[in-house]
Parts: sequence; C-alpha cells; structure tokens
Amino acid sequence: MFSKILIANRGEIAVRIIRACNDLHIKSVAIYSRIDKESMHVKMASESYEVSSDPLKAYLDGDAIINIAINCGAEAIHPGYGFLSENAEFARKVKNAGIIWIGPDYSVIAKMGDKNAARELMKKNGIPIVPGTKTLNNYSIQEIKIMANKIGYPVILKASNGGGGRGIRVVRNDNDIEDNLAACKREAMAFFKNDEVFMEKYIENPRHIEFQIIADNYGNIVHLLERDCSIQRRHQKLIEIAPSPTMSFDLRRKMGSAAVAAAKAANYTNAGTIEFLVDDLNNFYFMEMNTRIQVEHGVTEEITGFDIIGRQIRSASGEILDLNQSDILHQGYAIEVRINAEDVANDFMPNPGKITTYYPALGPFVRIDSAVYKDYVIPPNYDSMIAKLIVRASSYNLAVNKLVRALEEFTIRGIKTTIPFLLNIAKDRDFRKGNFDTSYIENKIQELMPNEAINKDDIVAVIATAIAIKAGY
Ligand code: MV4
Repeated sequence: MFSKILIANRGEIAVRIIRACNDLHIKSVAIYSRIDKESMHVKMASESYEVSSDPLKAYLDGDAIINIAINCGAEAIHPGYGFLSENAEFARKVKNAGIIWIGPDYSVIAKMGDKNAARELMKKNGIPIVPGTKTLNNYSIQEIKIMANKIGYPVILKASNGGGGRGIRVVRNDNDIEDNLAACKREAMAFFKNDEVFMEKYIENPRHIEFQIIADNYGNIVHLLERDCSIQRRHQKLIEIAPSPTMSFDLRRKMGSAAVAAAKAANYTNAGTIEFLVDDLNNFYFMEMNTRIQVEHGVTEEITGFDIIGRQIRSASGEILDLNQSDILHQGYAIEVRINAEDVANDFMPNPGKITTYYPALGPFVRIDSAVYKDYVIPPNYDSMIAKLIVRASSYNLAVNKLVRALEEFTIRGIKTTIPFLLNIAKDRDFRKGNFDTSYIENKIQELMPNEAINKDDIVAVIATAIAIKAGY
C-alpha cells in the first residue's frame, strides 16, 4: 500500500479523496492555486503545496504537479474528476516519472477518449451500439447524405474527441446536413483541436443510464449496478439516482453484463463508468466510457456499501479484487442533488461570493460531500458546484421524501443556490413516479422555476446601499 498520495484536484472531490486516504492511513498531499489557500482541501491534507501558475492553470499544470509529487515523495497521484483526469498525456507522464496513476492506464484513457475508436471496439466485442458510421471526414456531402438516409433521420453528428455535450448536432433532413456538418467540425476543432466527426441514429428523449465498474490490475472486473443520470440541463447533470427506479431485473442483468464486457474489451483497470442510452422500448446502446471517478459515485457507494475511492487506491496499489458479481447487492435507493452557487432565475448564472450562513442538512441517511463552510468565499474561477446532497432510504418513494426534507433543512445564505429549484423537482409528481428522461428539465423548466423568494440578506444589502448613497459614499 502507498504511504503518500498527491491529489491533483480541489473542492469536494479533493476532500473526499483525503478522507479515503485518512481511512487507509495514507498521507495526503494537497496542491492549490493562489486563491485556494483557505480551501478545505488545503486545511485537511497532511501536506500542501502551492502551484504558482495562474489560478485557472494551476490544476492543469501537469509538469508542475509531477515535480511536486517527486519532491515530496508521493508514490501515487489521484486526479479526481475534471482538470487532468482524462488527459492521457498527463497520465503517461505520471507513469514515466515512476509515479502510480490512480486510474486506468494512459493507453486506455486515450482509446476511450476517441469516441469513434471506442464505438468500433464495442462493436467488435458484441456490445450494442447505436447504428452509425466511422469518421465522415473522408466523404463528400453527397455520400454523407446517402449514409444518413440509410441510417434514417434524425441523425446526430458527434465530434470523435467530444465530450460534455460539445461538438454534437442533431440533423433532421438532407437540407440541414451541410451546414450542421461544418458547424460540428468547427466546434470540434475549437474545443478538441481535432475536427473528426461521425454520425449516429438520433435516439429521441433517451434515458441516460450508466454502470459503475471496479477492476483490479489482473483482469477481475465487477459492476456496482447503475445510476440514472437523465435529469440534466444543457449537459450538466443535476440529479443522479441509484439504482434506476425504472429498471427491471432482466434489463439490469443484460446491461450489467454488457458493461463488464465493455470494460474487459478495453483492458480496463481501476474504477470507471460505462454510459448507455436507453430508448422508450428499453433498447440500450453503449454511448461512452468515462475513465475516471465521477461526481455521482456517492450514490453507488450508499446503495452498495463499497467505498469506491478507497477501492481505487487499493486497486492501484496492486490489491486483488475481493469481490464476485454475486457479492454485489444493493439496499434501497440513493438520490444525489448537485447544489450549485447559481442564480436560477438568471439563466443559472454562476453566483460566487461569501457564504454568510451555512447549516447543512443532517440526520440518518443524509450525506453531504462538500468543501465549503460558513464565511468561505466561493471564487469565481472554478465550477459552481458547492455541495452534493445524498439521501438514502429503503424505497425510491421514501428517498424522495427524505430529499424534500433534507433540501428544506439545508440553509445557505449570502449567495444564491440551486436549492429552491432542486426542491421543486423533488416535489414534482413525475419525478416521484420515475417518469423522466433526458428532456425532463427542458420540458418543465417553467413550472420548476422557483418564485423569486425574498431573501433577508438581499433586503439588508439593499438598505445598506441606500444608506451609503444617502450618506454620500
Ligand atoms: C446521443 C443522443 C441521442 N442519440 N446519441 C449528449 C452528450 C454526449 N455525451 C452524447 N449525447 C447524446 N447522444 C444518439 N445517438 C442524445 C444525447 C443527449 C444526451 C445524452 C445523455 C444525457 C443527456 C443528453 C441530453 C441531450 C442529448
């Protein structure tokens, strides 16, 4: 086992990884940007080092991070999610520096990062994929139209190196192919520095179901059931549920086997996620594989009882997986909501600033993964997620009850958060019935919008400003 791990991340996931290190009696090393000096991950780690680059670049400065790891004697690096976590080049450099990467091999990251290559690999291994093409870049518009008609409209164009909903275009007829293809290529080049694009049949309003897998370095792989991540807005997930409240045992068995087969085909090690689209007839299709820990891993931990981050570390250190698929049972349902510092009424604009009051929800089967505290100032430089609230109960219906209760209890003042919006979802009849797909938020955005609640802090601020103006300041 390692004696010291460097965490190449910040925020709640850095805190979560430090906790796993403490549980395993491993020293933790935090890195931080200039503006993150007062952050919780810095306070909690055994040691911490500033990365002197620009705040936006600090957690992306791979060479500086590797130097810190070498100098402080860290034997492994945990990348968390975001930042460098899916950067195959960084993972390769870490390995070449003699440091263990807590994740799959860089070659696997590179292969799965190429969505087209991943598709081909899955196809070859009998895992269902959406009907579609290889790269379109060597074909004329005429040939591409023929392909689209063969697949059948609507089709979706996707950047081979895409992700996060960027570089995708839905096309509904021949007339719209040329412009959309050009736009898709432009966006792909701008965001991913590669303009390769491929085409798939467009599945209307699918559910997004993903399977968590955990593997050791010796080919042993199990899945830890699925999460429904359909509730999202503009490709940002808002709510994740484990297991899926609408999945039959039969579909779970089929999709679970496909997920493990996908991981085996990729020579996968460590933790990962296989994402599927599920259509209204319960046909499922491999979409992509995430080669890192995900934001929503906690719901899977809660229903299975397995510490996924702890197992990532143990697996990377060379431990043999001590689980068979038949050992994986689940108890009840867990729901996670992502609480963001955002002004929902103002198109979900980030709303950073100082947290003046902070009372997290508590009580049985309520978990909060966060890195904020009273008087913490949320910087504007990073993403707006400030806490993940995870509740668990014996049934999906009772978990929804608990979610309502916990969201009503959770008090944050000083900044605007998505809590009132999430509460409206929690109270929605269709949410409680499991009646949702990826179009849920878009379809219901009006009725989910909170009434402009009058916030005491805002009134105080307005009065203070009025007094200041009158006094001539
Ligand atoms: C699709 C699709 C329908 N059909 N592919 C969006 C992000 C990228 N990772 C893949 N995405 C989609 N691919 C086919 N063939 C619908 C989406 C999609 C989506 C997928 C998961 C979660 C939310 C979504 C919202 C809109 C579109």
